[in-house]
Order: sequence, then structure tokens, then C-alpha cells
Amino acid sequence: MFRKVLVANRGEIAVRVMRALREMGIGSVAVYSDVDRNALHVRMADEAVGIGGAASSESYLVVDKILAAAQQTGAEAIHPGYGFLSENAAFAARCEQSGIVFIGPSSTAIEKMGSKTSARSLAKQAGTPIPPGTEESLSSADEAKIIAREIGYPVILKAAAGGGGKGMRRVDREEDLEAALRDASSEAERSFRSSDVYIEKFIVRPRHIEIQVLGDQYGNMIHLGERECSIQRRHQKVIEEAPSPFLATRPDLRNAMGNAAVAAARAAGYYNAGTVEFLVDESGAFYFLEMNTRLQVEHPVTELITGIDLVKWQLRIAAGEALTLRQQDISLRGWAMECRVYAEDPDNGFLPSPGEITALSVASGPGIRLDSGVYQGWKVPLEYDPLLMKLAAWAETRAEVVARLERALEETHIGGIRTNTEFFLDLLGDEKFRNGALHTGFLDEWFPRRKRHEFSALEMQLLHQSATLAATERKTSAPSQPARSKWKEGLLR
Ligand code: MV4
Repeated sequence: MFRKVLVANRGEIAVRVMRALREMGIGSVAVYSDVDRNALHVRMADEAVGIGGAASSESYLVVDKILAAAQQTGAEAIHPGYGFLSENAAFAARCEQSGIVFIGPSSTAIEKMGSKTSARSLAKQAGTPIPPGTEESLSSADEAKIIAREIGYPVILKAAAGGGGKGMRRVDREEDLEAALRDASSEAERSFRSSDVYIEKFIVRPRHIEIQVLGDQYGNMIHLGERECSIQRRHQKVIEEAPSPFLATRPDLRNAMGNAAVAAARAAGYYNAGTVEFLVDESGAFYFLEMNTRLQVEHPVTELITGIDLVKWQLRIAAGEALTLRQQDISLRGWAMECRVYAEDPDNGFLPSPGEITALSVASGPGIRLDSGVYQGWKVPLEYDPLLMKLAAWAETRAEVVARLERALEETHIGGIRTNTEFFLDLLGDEKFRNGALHTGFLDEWFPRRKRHEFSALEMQLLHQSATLAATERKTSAPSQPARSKWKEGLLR
């Protein structure tokens, strides 16, 4: 096993990885930008190396600085977390060339899955269903028209180098195809410096369900069930759960999707942890979308229902150990759900809300898991993703996990900045959400008409206690003055 590992990331995911390192007796090296000198991930690490300016293009994205920090500290391996350099094939290749282990798949597997058209053809060869469409990028509007007629409208145009919804256009009628192709191509060019676009049949009102896979360097690979990620806003996930309410009653479909995910990953020569994304329609038909070649933000819900530590397995696999888990050893127990707590204001267009966390009281107790990257007194920088922490819960049933998360959100008080904790209380109270009737358009339909959570007298008391506790921890006499929503006016005085 490694003696020392560098974590090329920040925030909650850097902290998550360092927790695994600590438990395994491995030394940790943090890297930090100028504004992150006092960040939690730096305080948790055994050693830390400054890597430059606040802009990630001057620090967390600079390959040479990360490699130099590893060499200088004697770190044998680099964990990239998610985002930043985590799915950068050139970075993985540079690690390989420098004799530093990249904790993830090979650079060639990243490359193969990074191109969406190449990923589609790999999946198809493996027998994994893909939406009807092309495996090559389109060469003209006329070609697009011919294929669209074959597969039928609506269709969707997607950037071959894309992801995250950029360079994507839904087209409902032939009249709109040419202009949409131009728009998609130019957006693709601007975002990814490649104007390549391909076409797929548009799957209507699908669920977004993804399968976690785990494989070693000797050809052993298993899946760890699914995560339901249909609740998204502008291609950003907001709340995730495992299992999927849709698959919970369809074990055969889960097996089929699991096997299809493993087959697609195998086709790329994949090892380490990865995620295969699918769209699933109401009939239960499923289609390969893309593969994420990194540890994902929402990995805790899988860990909670399987009891398997994905980060520890990432480290063992990267160090050359064989996977000792077999598919028949994996069982899914209970239900897990995770809220992404962001420094943002849902009542103000989800505007980021950086600034100092003046008071902080967090949830605990039965079935709660908190992955946080912040502390009281920390000033949330505006330069990065505003994810503060992930509040996850586990319980035997879905209804119980919803109630548990509601309780945990009521115990949570974050003062000084706006966060989306009340938004989650609104969402968890929604009847359709509680019924598990989810699809990728759910949030857009629900949000404008949402019913605000009404705080009962008991909840107000619980919130007040959380705020008072946070203030006491600060050794001030009065509760903190949070930037609070109008729904809590009159509270916390
Ligand atoms: C689709 C689709 C419908 N049909 N592909 C959005 C992000 C990118 N990863 C793929 N996306 C979609 N691809 C076909 N053939 C609908 C979406 C989509 C979506 C997918 C997952 C989660 C949320 C979404 C929101 C809008 C559109």
C-alpha cells in the first residue's frame, strides 16, 4: 500500500479522501490555492503545499504544479477527487509518465469514455443499449435530416466532446434542425474547442439512473447497484438517492442495467471506480448516456446501502490489489438520500452566496452522514463551486429516510450566508417527491409552484436551539444573525 498520497482537490471531497487515508494509515498531502490557505482540507492533511492563485486555472488545474508538489513531498500517488483534473486523460498520462500512480482508471480508458461518440460505439459493441442515432459526428445538415427522419422526432444534438448539457439542443421539427445544428456546433466549439456534434433520438421524460462499477487491474469487475439522480437543476444534481424508487420493485431490470454497465466499462478496459449513466423511460427501457470516469459527488448513498467504502477500494485497486468482493457478496440494504448543501440563494435565482460562515450547527444522531468541507469562521471563497457539505441519511425505508433528512435539516443552522437548506424542506414535503414519481424535468415543473415548508412550533424550537447552540459555540451572548429567508422571519431573535 502507498505510504503517502497527494489529494489534488479541495473542499468536502478532499476531506472525504483524507479520512480514508487516515483510517488506512497513509500519509496525506493537501494542495491549496492562495484563498484556501486556511481551508478545512489543509487543516486535515499531514502536509500541505501552496500551488498559486485563487483562480483554479492558476492552481488546482495546473498539472506541473500538482506533479511538482507530489515529487517534492514524496507522494507516490495522486487522488484527483471530482471536477478539476479528475477526468483529464492528459493529466493521468503525465502521472503515468512521472511514475506517480493516478488513483483512477488508465489515461486510455478516460480518453475512450471522454469522447461521447467513442463511448457510444464501445457501449454498442458491448451490447449495452444506446439511444438510436449516430456513432460518428454529423457532417452536414442534410445528413442530420436523413437520420432524424429515420429515428423520428424529437431528436437531440449533442457535442461529441461534451457533457453537462453544453452544446446540446432538442429538436422537435425538421424546420428547426439546421439552425439547431449551427447553434449546437458553435456552442460545442466555444466550450470544448471541437465543433463535432452527433444526433440521438430524444428520450421523453426519462429518469436519470446511474450504476456504480468497481473493477481491478486484473479484469475483475462488479456493480454496486444504482443511484437515482433525476432531481437536477441546469444539469446540476441537487438530491440523490439509492436505490432508485423505480428499480426497487424491478430487481430483474437492476440486474440487466448492472450487467450492461459492467459490459460497457469492460469494453474500455476500465478499472477503479466508475459510473455508467443511463436514461430510463416509463416502460423500463434503458439507454446508455455516458460514463463518468471518476469518483462522484453522490458516492456516499451507494456506500450507505452497500456498506462498502469506495475510496478505500480506489486506493487498494490503484496500489495493485485484487478485488476480493464478488457480485454475489453485494447486497443493498435500506435506503439512503443525500442533499447537496450549497452557498446559494434559491429565492434569488440560486445566486451564489459566498462569505463568512458566522455560525454553524450541524445535524447528527441516528443514520446521519455529513461530508463537510467547512467550519465556523471559514470564509467561503467565490472562486469555486459553492458546495459546502453533503447531508446524507440512511434508514430502512424511503419514507423513514425522508423523515430523517427533514429532522436533520431542522437541526442544521448555517449563519452568515444563504444556503439551500429550506429548499430541501420544501422539496421533501412534496407529495410527488414522497411518492418517488421522479423524472429529469421534475424540478423545473415543481419549483415555480412549490409549496413552502411551514415551520411548526416544534420545528421553530429545534431551529432556534440549533442557532443558539451555534452562537454559544462562538462564545457570544446572542444567537447568530443569519442572512435568513422571509419564511423564517420572526425566528432566531
Ligand atoms: C438526453 C436526454 C433525452 N434523450 N439524451 C443532459 C445532460 C447530458 N449528460 C445528457 N442529457 C440528456 N440527454 C437523449 N437521447 C435528456 C437529457 C437531459 C437530462 C439528462 C439527465 C438528467 C437531467 C437532464 C435534464 C435535461 C435533459
